[in-house]
Amino acid sequence: MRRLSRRELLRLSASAGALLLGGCVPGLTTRPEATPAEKESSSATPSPAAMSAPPSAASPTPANSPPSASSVVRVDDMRVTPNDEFYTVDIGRGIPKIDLASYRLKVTGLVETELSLSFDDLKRLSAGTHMRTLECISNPVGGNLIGNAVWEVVPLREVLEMAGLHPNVVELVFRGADGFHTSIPVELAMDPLAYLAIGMNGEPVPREHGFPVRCLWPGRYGMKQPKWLVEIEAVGDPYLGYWERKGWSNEATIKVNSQIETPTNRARIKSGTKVLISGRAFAGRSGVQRVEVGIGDEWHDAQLIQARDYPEVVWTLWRYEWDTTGLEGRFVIKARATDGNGVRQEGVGGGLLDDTFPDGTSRIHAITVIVEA
Ligand SMILES: Nc1nc2c(c(=O)[nH]1)N[C@H]1C(S)=C(S)[C@@H](COP(=O)(O)O)O[C@H]1N2
Ligand SMILES: [Mo]
Repeated sequence: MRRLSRRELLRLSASAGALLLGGCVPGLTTRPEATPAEKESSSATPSPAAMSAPPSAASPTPANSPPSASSVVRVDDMRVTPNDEFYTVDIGRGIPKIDLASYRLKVTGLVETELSLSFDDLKRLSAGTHMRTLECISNPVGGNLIGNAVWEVVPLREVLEMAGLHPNVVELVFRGADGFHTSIPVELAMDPLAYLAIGMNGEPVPREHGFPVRCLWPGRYGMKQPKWLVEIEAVGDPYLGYWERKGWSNEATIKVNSQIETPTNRARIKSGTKVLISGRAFAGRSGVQRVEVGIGDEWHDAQLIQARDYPEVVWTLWRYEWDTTGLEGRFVIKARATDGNGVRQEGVGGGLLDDTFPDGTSRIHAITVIVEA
């Protein structure tokens, strides 16, 4: 993964600042995630757990898919982002201090029975752990505002069924202890993959990620998934949340996107070596079905590494081995993903906030490498 350089970060925050004056960009408090490439000295040999799957584990290409489609390996040990490397974005009102003993989640509005649930009440509804990737709508092309974790979850539907929704409910409003608020349609709230998270990577949800309870919805960007959740209100009319009122997308459906992690931008490669071009891709509810790596003018199918369970809500890792025998010079490398509906990334990154406002970006990440004798 390309770590944003200091200059790029400054540029990013300068443009974010400009938009902030207009009041329309989520506060960026990014802590770039250390990537395999950065942890290891060589840029061409990453070894995340998932990528060590032997080629023989590759499942055969399904008979009905086009011959050029990416091959897929399904794994249980998909790469997870450690809690202290997981990006954070919030509206900058500080991290609420919540005392677990007095914490209550209120369920109000158009319900048969209003609820006031303690953390223990929620814990009793635990459905175990599930993997889920979270990405910010303002993640720039090639950016780091994306992470994958194993969460302990409570299906939201169970809580809503306990309260009993009136038939005229159209949306659910969610409020965080920091004053943040947003809404989702009732159909998404009843989705079996809509969760309240009560644990993250084997620990309580860390304070900066929403202790003690945060939301996780499938297929939507982070701005729809409140941290420090204290209230759920069932409403009979459409509702606009904090960022939505400033012009950000109300649907906030994740657009197909991908990032090149190795090699790093401007890497120097010795001609004749095999270079691992790798990265990750993510999309909305339909998942990622294909990733192509562009070298110069040619596109090559990458191999996909996907979670065995619900791969569409977990990032896809991808890889392609590039043989540089006989090559020398400057090469532009790109990656473009296609989602489960056949929507493919197009256009190369650029523009204000890399085109993320108002509904996220699908532009292609490109890097340059130098192959030398
Ligand atoms: N209460 C609250 N929840 C919030 C936010 C916030 O500012 N306050 N930011 C949202 C945004 S824009 C994103 S991308 C995710 C980030 O979650 P993380 O900080 O755990 O990565 O939280 C979402 N939930
Ligand atoms: Mo976000």
